[in-house]
Amino acid sequence: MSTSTTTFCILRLILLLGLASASSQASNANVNAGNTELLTQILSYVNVSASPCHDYYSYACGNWAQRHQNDSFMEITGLLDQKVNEKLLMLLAELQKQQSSLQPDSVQAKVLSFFKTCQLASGSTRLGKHYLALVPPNEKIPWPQFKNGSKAWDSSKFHWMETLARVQRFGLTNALFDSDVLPDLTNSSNYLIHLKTPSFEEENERLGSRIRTKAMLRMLGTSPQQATRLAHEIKALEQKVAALAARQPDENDEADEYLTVQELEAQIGGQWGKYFEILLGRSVPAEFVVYVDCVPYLKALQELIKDMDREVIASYIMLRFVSHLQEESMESNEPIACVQDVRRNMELATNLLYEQRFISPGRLRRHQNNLSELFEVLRKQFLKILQTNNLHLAPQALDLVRTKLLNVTINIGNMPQAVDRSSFVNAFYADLHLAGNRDYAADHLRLLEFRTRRWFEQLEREFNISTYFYISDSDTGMSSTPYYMLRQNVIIVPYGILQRPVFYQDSHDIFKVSLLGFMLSHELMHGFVSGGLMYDSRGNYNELGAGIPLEDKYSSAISCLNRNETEYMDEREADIAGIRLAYDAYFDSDSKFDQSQPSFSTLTLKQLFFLNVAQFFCGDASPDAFEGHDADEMRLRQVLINFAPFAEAYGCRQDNDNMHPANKCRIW
Ligand SMILES: *[C@@H]1O[C@H](CO)[C@@H](O)[C@H](O)[C@H]1NC(C)=O
Ligand SMILES: *[C@@H]1O[C@H](CO)[C@@H](O)[C@H](O)[C@H]1NC(C)=O
Ligand SMILES: *[C@@H]1O[C@H](CO)[C@@H](O)[C@H](O)[C@H]1NC(C)=O
Ligand SMILES: *[C@@H]1O[C@H](CO)[C@@H](O)[C@H](O)[C@H]1NC(C)=O
Ligand SMILES: *[C@@H]1O[C@H](CO)[C@@H](O)[C@H](O)[C@H]1NC(C)=O
Ligand SMILES: *[C@@H]1O[C@H](CO)[C@@H](O)[C@H](O)[C@H]1NC(C)=O
Ligand SMILES: *[C@@H]1O[C@H](CO)[C@@H](O)[C@H](O)[C@H]1NC(C)=O
Ligand SMILES: CC(=O)N[C@H]1CO[C@H](CO)[C@@H](O)[C@@H]1O
Ligand SMILES: [Zn+2]
Repeated sequence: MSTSTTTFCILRLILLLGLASASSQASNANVNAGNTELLTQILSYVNVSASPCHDYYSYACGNWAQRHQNDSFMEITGLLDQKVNEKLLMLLAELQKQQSSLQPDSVQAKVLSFFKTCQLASGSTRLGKHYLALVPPNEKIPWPQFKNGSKAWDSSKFHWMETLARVQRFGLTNALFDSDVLPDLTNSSNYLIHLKTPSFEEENERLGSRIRTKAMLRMLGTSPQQATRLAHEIKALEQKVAALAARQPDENDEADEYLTVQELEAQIGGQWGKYFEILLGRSVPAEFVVYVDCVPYLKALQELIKDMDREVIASYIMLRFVSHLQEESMESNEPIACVQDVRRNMELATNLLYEQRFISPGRLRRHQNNLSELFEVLRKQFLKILQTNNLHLAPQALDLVRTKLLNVTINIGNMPQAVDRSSFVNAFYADLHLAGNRDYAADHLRLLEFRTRRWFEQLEREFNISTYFYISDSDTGMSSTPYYMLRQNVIIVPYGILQRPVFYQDSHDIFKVSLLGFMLSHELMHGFVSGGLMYDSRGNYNELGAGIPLEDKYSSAISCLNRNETEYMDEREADIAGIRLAYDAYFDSDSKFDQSQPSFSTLTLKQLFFLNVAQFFCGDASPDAFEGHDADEMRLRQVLINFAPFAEAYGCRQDNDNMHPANKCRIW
C-alpha cells in the first residue's frame, strides 16, 4: 500500500474520533460557527449603499465581482465546479501515487490513463488533421485533401450516408439530418431512433463565414486554390440544405411516422439499412422501426445530394465533424482543464470516484435524507397549491398534475440509485479500452465513440428507474447544477452542489430552504410549466396536459410574465412558481421550520431568505454570456417584482419603488 492511502486512513480516523468525542455543546458551537461563516460570506457580497427596493440585484450582488476579481468562475455554480475540480485533481494525484497497485482494467486506472493522456500528449495529437487521419470517410479512401499525390480523389468510393454514420458514431448530431435515440413520444419505456430535420439556429449548428470555412480547410491541409473553391461550394450546399429544412411540409404529407428500414428505403431512397448498421455497429433487420418526422425533407435531401459534387459533400461532413470535435475538446493540458476533460468524457466514473473519496457512505445517507426531506416539503407545498386550484382546472387535469407530482423522483449524484454502484460502474466501462499512448485524439475518439455507443444501447432495453442515470453530454457532465429530465420525470442533483455555500448539512434551515430549496423547486416546476405539462407522470405525451397552458388563467399568466419579453418563458415560469414554493415551504403557518429570529443575524429570516436566493444569481458574466436563460440580473428582478412577500420583507413602497409594481404575475 502506498503512503498516500495510509495518510487518508489516519485522516479519516481522526475525524471519526473527533466527532465521537465532541460534546453536544461543542457541536452547537460548531453549528453557530457554520452559520456565522455562511452569513459572513453572504454579507460580503452585499453593497450596503444600494437600495434593496430600488435594485435588489445591486444590493445583494454589488460586491460579488470585486470579491471574486481574481477567480476564473463567473457565478456561484462556477465556484462549486471549481471546488469539485480541485477535489478531483487531488484524487487524481492520489491515484497517480498508487498507480502501480491499480488493477489495469479498473475504472480508476481508466480515469487516470485519460487524465495523463490529456496532460502528456503532444499538441500535434490534438490537431483536427490528426483526428481526420484516424477517422477517414470509409476504409477505402481518405478525406479529399489527403489523397495520394497527383491522382484524383476517387469519388466513386465515397457514399455520403455511410460517412455520415461513421462520424455520427463519435457523437456528431444535426449534420444534414439529425439522428438521435430518444424515448418514444407515447411510451417513454421504449427508446427509438428519431430522424429529424437539422436545425441551423445556433452558431454551433452551422459553419462559420466563408472566410472561416476557408481558413479551416487550409488548416486541415486543403491547398489554397482548392480551399477557396470548396469553401464557396460548401457554404452554398449548406444554404441549400437550410432552405430545404426551412420549407414547411405539405398539408398532405404525414406529419410524423413510425417507419421500418424497408419503408424508409422505399419512400425516401438511400441505403438506410447500411446506414443504421454502421451507426449502431450491428446488423439491423428490415423490420427495424424508426420514428421519422421529416419524410419530405429527407426525400428532398436525397435529391439535392444526388447531383452534387461528392468532394463538396465529403468536405462539408468533414468540417462539421471537426467543429464537433473542437467543441468537445478543452484545448489545454493544464491540470484543471484535464480534470474537466475527465469529467466531461467519463462522468459516471468520475461521480463514483468522487463519491467514494469525498462522501462517506454515512454522509451520503445523511445528505440523501436531508435532501429527500427538503424535497418532500416542496412537494407537499405544491400539493397544497393544487388543492386551492387557482387555475380552475378540470378535475381530470388536476388529477393528471397531482399524479405526475407524486411520481417525480430525485437522483442524487446522477448515479443508478438501486444497485451496487461500484460493480455497476465497472461493468459499464468494461469494454472501454484506452490506448494510453500519449495520443490525445486516439483516446478522445475512443471515449466519444464509447459514450455514443452506450447512448444508442438504450434502444436495447426498457427504461428502468432503478438503474437510470443520464448519459450526459459534455457540458452537463462538467456542471454541478441540478436539472430536470422531462421524459423520465427525474430531478438530477449532482454531488458538487452538496457543499458550501449551497449546502451545509448543519446550517440553519433558512440557508438550505432558500438556496437549495429554490434550485430544487425551480427544477420541480419544470415539469409543470408550458414546456413540461404535455408529459404525464411517465413522460408520455398527454393531450389533456398539453391543454393546460392554453387555459384562460394560465395563458393570461404567461402574457403577464411576458410584459418584459423573454425567449425563455419556461425558465421564467419555473423561477416564478419556484420561489413561491420554497418561500411558502418555509414560512407557511404549518411549516416545521424554526421561524424565530436567529441569534447570529440582525436580518430577519425573510430578508435572509431573499438574500440567499438572490445570490444564486450573482456573478460577473456579461449579460450576453447567458445561454438558455435570461441574464441573471433580469431573472432575479422578474422573480422578485412578481412576488409580494419580497416587498413586505423589505418594506418597499408599492409603485414608488422599482422592485414593487402593483401588478404581479402568478402562475400556479
Ligand atoms: C454600490 O451602490 C452604490 C449606490 O447605488 C453605487 O454608487 C456603487 O457603485 C455600488 N458599488 C459597487 C461596487 O457596485
Ligand atoms: C486579487 O489579487 C490582487 C493582487 O494579487 C490582490 O491585491 C487582491 O487583494 C486580490 N483580491 C481578492 C478579493 O482577493
Ligand atoms: C497512396 O499510394 C500508394 C502507392 O500507390 C499506396 O500504397 C497507398 O496505400 C496510397 N494511400 C492512400 C491513402 O490511398
Ligand atoms: C410501453 O412499452 C412497454 C414495452 O414494450 C410495455 O410493456 C408497456 O405496456 C407500454 N406502456 C404503455 C403505456 O403503452
Ligand atoms: C437536515 O438535517 C439537519 C441535521 O440532520 C436537520 O437539522 C434539518 O432539519 C434537516 N433539514 C431538512 C430541510 O431536511
Ligand atoms: C430494473 O433493474 C433492477 C436492478 O437491476 C432489476 O432488479 C429489475 O428487475 C429491473 N426492472 C425491470 C422492470 O426490468
Ligand atoms: C419591464 O416592463 C415594465 C412594464 O412594461 C417596464 O416598465 C420596464 O421598464 C421593463 N423592464 C425591462 C428591464 O425591460
Ligand atoms: C415511480 C413512482 O413513484 N410511481 C408511482 C407513481 O404514482 C402512482 C400513483 O400515485 C404510484 O402507484 C406509483 O408507484
Ligand atoms: Zn431551468
